Amino acid sequence: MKKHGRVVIVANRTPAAKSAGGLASGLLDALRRERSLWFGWNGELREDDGNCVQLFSCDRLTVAAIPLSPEAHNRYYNGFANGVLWPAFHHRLDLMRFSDDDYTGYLEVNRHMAAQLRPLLQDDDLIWVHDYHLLPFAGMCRRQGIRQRMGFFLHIPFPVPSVAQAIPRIDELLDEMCAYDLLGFQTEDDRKAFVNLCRERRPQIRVPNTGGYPIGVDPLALQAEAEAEPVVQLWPRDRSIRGIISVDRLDYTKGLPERFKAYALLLEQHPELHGTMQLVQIAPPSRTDVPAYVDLHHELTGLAGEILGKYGDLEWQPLVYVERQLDRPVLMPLYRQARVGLVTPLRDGMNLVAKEFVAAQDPADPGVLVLSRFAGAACQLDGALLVNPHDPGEMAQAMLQALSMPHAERVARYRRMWAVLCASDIEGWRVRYLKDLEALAATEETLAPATAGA
Ligand code: ADQ
Repeated sequence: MKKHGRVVIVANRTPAAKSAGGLASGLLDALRRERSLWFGWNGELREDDGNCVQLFSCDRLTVAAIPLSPEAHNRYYNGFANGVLWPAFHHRLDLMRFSDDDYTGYLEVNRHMAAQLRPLLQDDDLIWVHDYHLLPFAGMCRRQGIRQRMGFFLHIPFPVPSVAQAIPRIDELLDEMCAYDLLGFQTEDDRKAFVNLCRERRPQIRVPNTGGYPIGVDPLALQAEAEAEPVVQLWPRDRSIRGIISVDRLDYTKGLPERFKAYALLLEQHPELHGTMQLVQIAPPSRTDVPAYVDLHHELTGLAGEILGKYGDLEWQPLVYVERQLDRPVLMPLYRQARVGLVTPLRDGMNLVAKEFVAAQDPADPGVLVLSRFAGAACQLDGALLVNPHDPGEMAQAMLQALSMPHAERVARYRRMWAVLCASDIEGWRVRYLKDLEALAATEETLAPATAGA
């Protein structure tokens, strides 16, 4: 099999020099070791967004970053990507706000990015494009003569056909997606939903290769971070107050109001727990230009105030609500201090917080993960207590069970999940995806010599 040249990552954002977060940190370590390129928006909004690619290197990785104009960014990112695709792909059609101008802006930015990438490419590059911002990127590239092998990975769920059909222009988007050589999804359900939609809507189109590639974490590195001396000791070491921790971006898909309501129910039904536990919710605001996020913020601060007003007193606060972004070295030891990790999105591609919580636990005295059955992670983490986030009674019951779970059961559940984290880590995810993309390139080259080159 012919070895590929560089891996070229294309994503909405380029990594900053100091970067945290699942995708960026996991991929970056590997990319720095081999000749690679990362192309995307640099986070700058500039009127003269014309032809201006900024290049910088970090070990063997070159980052190529472009600015966008405020208007282009608003239509592409806030308008279509986060005003239509994000809600619809998470089954929230009620929050979808479509406009033709936003859709045109979305296509235009994809076309512009393809044009900016084109002169940077080499014949034997393998191109790996990420996420819903770039569904039509392959179509744009092909029309501009880019022939390199190109794969795509969707980090968020793919909607079931009955929901997907409500997305304006979905047929056009499917056609564009089918210009990729390999389409990767977080779960088998997502993959099937895509294939079924194509069969229903576009029977005449050739569907490319597809696969389920559940994204992972680096469990050993996270475990080491969690073992470090904590920056903050949140709860007494004697566990006289048992900690429940939740960490999310403030997003309506993460089920935060539902979680607060379930916690309020637990407090109401079990007064004997008052003074013995505390929920810490860390949720920095995101996408504050999109109205649904502003509404969510108001709803959540209202619910937090109600809980604190009703149950808090001078000695005990049942809930701590933090809107600040915390770095991973701060978060990991906090996960280890918690008795319960509460990860209850309404719908989530994978949810790396769930995996990070498990990785951070002390193997000799692990905490319990309460996980939504609608997170992609639920397909893998069978040691978690799985819940329906729409059912406050079931969630309250699971919290109670987690808080009082015997040591032997906690250890057994943790061991099963730790084995999954190790067998399906971030490095394995990267290698498996690229191997499949490369194998495809090799197969097709033997069938018909590629006209590689831009
Ligand atoms: P997100 O929706 O951002 O990602 P998630 O997977 O939970 O969701 O988090 C991604 C990363 O951000 C994790 O490393 C996590 O620790 C970090 N993070 C989240 N909230 C944080 C906070 N409050 N403070 C600090 N760090 C925080 C999308 C999809 C997910 C999918 C990922 C990766 O929506 O379903 O798991 O991409 O593919």
